[in-house]
Amino acid sequence: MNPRKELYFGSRLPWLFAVVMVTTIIQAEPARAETRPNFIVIMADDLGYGDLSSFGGWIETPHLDELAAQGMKFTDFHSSGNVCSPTRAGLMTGRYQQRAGIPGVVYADPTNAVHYHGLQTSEVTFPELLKNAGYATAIFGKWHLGYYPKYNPIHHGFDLFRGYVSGNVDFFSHVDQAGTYDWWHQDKPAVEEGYTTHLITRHAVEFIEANQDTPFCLYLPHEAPHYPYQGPHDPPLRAVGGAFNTQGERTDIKNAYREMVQEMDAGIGEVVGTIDRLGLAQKTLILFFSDNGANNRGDNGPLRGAKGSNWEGGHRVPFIARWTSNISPGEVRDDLTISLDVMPTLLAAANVAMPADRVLDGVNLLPVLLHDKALGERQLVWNGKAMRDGRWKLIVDGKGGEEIGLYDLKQDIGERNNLKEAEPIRVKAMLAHMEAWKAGVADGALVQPIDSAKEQATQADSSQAKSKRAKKAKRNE
Ligand SMILES: [Ca+2]
Repeated sequence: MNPRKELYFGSRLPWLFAVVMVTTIIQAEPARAETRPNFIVIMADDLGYGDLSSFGGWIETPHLDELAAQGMKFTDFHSSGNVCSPTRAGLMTGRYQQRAGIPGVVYADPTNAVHYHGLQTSEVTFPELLKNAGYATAIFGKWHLGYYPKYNPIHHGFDLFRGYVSGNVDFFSHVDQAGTYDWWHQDKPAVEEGYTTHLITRHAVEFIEANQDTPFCLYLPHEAPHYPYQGPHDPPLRAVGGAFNTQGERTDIKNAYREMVQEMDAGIGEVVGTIDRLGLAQKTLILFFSDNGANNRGDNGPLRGAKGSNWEGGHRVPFIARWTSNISPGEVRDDLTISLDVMPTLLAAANVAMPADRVLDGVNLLPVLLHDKALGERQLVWNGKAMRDGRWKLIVDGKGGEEIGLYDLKQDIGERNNLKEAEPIRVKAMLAHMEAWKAGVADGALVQPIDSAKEQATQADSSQAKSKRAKKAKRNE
């Protein structure tokens, strides 16, 4: 056993004793920064359940494999959304994203009213709470929670931001799919040469080196493997205001996708290597997951459906957690977990109180991560259209399925054998739970404000044109 193990929450001690010990240490010496762990939250974009070699997938990702071997792997972890912006809103706030008024994608197209939406400062985020508690905080990569400077990550608890605010940019020219230049340093546009994945890694390494003596929280939302499908040796494709194929020019997209994932994997290896080289492994909790399932360019393994759907392929994603002093290496867990759990977990590990004035939908995963306890049965809902109750999955209007589907995921992870006829009481109870959930998240949900004249004009636009555009944008984004 590592001699420093007990320093950090003592996973081999009885849980109650550990809590008393940690509470005592923190109460006696509140200013001792070194007792608080660092956090690195790494999120891939559109990576599927069947993409990584550590999850039996088709792409060799040795660094993520090593991270999983040194930490814990979850096979029943989910993003709270099945597309980009909603999952990010839920991740930041620890609450279903519907409560923050971000149930869908924040579109790049300025003729779409939703383009003007964003994460409002009335929301409470984990970087904000950690920053208030003395943590150094940074985000390098994709924000996608509002296009305008008022929504910038620096207004949500991040000391530093380098990256882009839209759903995707050219990996080299950093132009978004609406033809707008989209690379930022804090809340100002900034020119930076380089492949997005490399820039994220470079800034992450510099940040860790600069903050190795203070507790830090580093959020790395990667662009890979979201389109445009560009490997590290490809040319830039998009120019400001220009016409281009949003997907890129590669005809061997599978190969490009693989290159993108492997380059991200190498970058993650560099970041984790920096942690290890600086002797920070034992005091750093590293999390890795994806913001939604893969589209048909990637692989969702045995799961039905893909990005954008409420089938498992839309939201069941890989999840890895490493904290060498506390998490037993090589463990695989099947607890039902979700990206909403990240915030309560980090706050608990940092001994920072949850916001008292609002409901948090996630739960603290430390009992599982540190003490191998089972989370137990829980209910989770996706978009008011799909629900889990332990092993059971209910889905309403699933694309290509029946109006109501009920699946036993323990027996049928591919959601093929509809058991609704055999389980009418369960179906009824789950439908009722989902209705109650809809009412619950609607109650007090933020209504996105309309601030500008352009926004007002867009809002007043005909609903027919809007729905046509929304369809197009959904397809593209
Ligand atoms: Ca995504």
